[in-house]
Amino acid sequence: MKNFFLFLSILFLGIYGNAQNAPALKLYYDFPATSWEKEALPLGNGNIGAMVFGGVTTDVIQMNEHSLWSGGPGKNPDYNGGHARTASEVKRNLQDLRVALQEKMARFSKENAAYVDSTGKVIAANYSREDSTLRSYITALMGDKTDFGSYQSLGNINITYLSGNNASADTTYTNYSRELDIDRAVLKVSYTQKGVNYTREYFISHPDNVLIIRLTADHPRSLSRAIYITTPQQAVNITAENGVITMTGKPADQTDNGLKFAQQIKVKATGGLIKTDDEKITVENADEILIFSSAATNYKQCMDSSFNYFSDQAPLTNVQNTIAAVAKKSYPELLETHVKDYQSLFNRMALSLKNAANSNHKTTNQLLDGYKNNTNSAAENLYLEQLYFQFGRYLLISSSRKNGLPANLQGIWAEGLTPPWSADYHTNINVQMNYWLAEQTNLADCHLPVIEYTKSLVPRGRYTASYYYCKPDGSPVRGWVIHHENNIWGNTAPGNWYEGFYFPAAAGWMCQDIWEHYNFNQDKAFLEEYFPIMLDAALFWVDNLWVDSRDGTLVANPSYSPEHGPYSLGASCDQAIITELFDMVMKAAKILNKNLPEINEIATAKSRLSGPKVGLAGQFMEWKDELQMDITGDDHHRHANHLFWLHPGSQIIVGRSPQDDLYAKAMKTTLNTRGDGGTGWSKAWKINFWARLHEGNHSHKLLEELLKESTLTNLFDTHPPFQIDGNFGATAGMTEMLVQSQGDYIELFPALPDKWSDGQFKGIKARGNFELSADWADKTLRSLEIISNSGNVCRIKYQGIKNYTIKQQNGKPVAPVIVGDNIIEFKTIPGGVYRMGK
Ligand code: FUC
Repeated sequence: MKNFFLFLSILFLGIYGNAQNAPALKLYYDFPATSWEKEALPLGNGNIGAMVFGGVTTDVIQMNEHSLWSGGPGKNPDYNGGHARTASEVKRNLQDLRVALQEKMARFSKENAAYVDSTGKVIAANYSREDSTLRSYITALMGDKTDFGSYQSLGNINITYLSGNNASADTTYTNYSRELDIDRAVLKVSYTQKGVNYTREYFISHPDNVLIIRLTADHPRSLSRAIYITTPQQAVNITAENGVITMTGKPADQTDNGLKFAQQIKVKATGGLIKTDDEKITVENADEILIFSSAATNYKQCMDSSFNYFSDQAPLTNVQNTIAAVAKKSYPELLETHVKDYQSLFNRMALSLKNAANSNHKTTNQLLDGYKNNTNSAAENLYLEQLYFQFGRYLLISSSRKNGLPANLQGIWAEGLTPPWSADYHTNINVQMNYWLAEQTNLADCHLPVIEYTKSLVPRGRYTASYYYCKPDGSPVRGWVIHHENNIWGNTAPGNWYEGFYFPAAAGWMCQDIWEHYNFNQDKAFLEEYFPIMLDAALFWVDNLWVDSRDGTLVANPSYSPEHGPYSLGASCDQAIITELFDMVMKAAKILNKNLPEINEIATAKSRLSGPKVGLAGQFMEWKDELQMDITGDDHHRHANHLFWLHPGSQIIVGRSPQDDLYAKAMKTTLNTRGDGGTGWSKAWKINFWARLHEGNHSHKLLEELLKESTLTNLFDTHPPFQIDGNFGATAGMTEMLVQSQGDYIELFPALPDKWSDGQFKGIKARGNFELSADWADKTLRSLEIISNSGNVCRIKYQGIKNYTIKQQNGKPVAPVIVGDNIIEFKTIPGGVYRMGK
């Protein structure tokens, strides 16, 4: 027994020491970036983002401020979240559409019901596309995106060699290296020129809200540089005075939109001469140059129906205060504060795949090429996967911090004035995917911005519900709703893109973040506070559900399988989200002891919902009727939202019951006909699907394809273009291979790929507020440590789990209850630490 404990202690020392012993996690290149999208490297603190190019004679640091958006109510005082036409007109069309779709569906089921012919072949038809009458009803539901606006770049900090300086004419250099150390969130560029070794360090501190760049050289007085701003913004004022450049402005827009932004750059030098002239600062013959920059806007998230999005505080005052405070601190102090803050999040979780190493010290692009061309060693491939995993966490910490806006389609990084899809918040997969990793990888704090964002959409979402929707009998509905694209100005109306705008299930889906935050952290006060948001999202559906005359079940009507269509009744994605939402609200009400009549309404509606179906061809049906394109996989369409039941939903759990397993089998058929291709985020979702289907090798195959086909040199995910959801979704999927807890137990290694046969992880979170650290070899658990933060009963599923011994921290054995062949449970105390081994 003593040996067992010695073994455990050594093992856990190993796990906890792991963060230090594991190979350093660095994105590393031997050339400066020329492409913003593909090569520049991201830094961020949730408020400020930067993309660093690291050029030698000219360095460009492109900057973003999280709330720099055009459009909105400041631009157009009548802006009302994108609602078009009059409410009565919209509702009349909705009702006409509902009736027409019911008739169309009834006709379809009667005339085109799928059947198996005498040769065993499934004969099915497709829904016809909407005729002109249906189209006219549908287009009348579209919103108005005129004042939607766009997330925009703030501008660039340029650092150039001074003309006249000796080095300026000489563009040759050696030993160039550009590396982003994601263990510390510090970027470093170094090179040698004329025998002088130059180094630059860059980081964006969250506690000090500032970007800091330090230039040094190993020969005295070698640094002569000009520092200035360029910007695509058109309404700016740039001045420079006493070593400080100040830019104030408003977003490029057709008109003033009320948003004001400000940025300052302060330059300090050791041993040289600073001159300020016009819009520029020059430094001559310095030993060290320090550059500080901060930015802010007057944007204020609006949580009520005042729809006032502006604070009274001048952004420039905020920036000046920040810069003045920072300028008093020393570089080591600022760096230390930053690294400590970053690591307080980053180091909560570690993953170490055995032998992962960049043994040949390849650059990241060489590693990616080697991965694609099968010229990497196994250790290098594992290293790249480990790096990519943690890069997802790095990106979330950099783009989503408490009190900031959530990570958008590009996190916090966007170039120019019109980034793809306005770098907005798409809510039919994208922003949700951004947060799948948050709780599991122990970054709950970084999850909060998206929850606050959802809360901010509710007041306008109530307006949308009353403007656009009515009960089937025409009377008003309760609750709130949002659709497919959202901005920071409370745009909750549908968009105007026929193939995707109609997605009222988005609100229910966003509520999953609230529920999951509770699930993982068990904070009842939090749940109590956000419960009304979930409840009202559910009541919206109680009031909107339609009785399908074909079978008396309740369906969403109209219903549009995301970006795939066609319009029908009760498409699987909608039904899954509504089921999940009802389920969450019922569970939350029970936890909070809420005996509300509304909960009975929800429970009754839930029991009548049209549910998941398996088709005659064995597929998990995307629509309520069995369609030909469901059977063929419809040209590998990228969306597979109908598998929401499996992930990110929790209605179908592999291995829980024969019924669950039947559905899971059908989902495999569906995924196989859809194929493994897809855009970046689509592949990332499939990593998660296959992990939930307990197919570790297939899940890993998708990870490989994501890295091979949809990953840019700087490890950004590409749709194309760069879209950050795939990064986040992949990290989440890799975690799902190791631990799942969406059933009512924690499942260890549900989808461990063969290529990950040995390794360690530390700090993965499971629902119930457990924190797990494990060590495994030959695909078998060797030891597990569980920290029970809330003292819940711990139920674990793992092959042969009953053969493991459990000890409390004081060495006392714990006798588990054997719940099933592979499931045990035991009571825990809050803060209790439990160790399992053989
Ligand atoms: C969803 C996807 C598109 C794209 C867009 C930003 O609408 O279906 O492919 O990723 O988001």
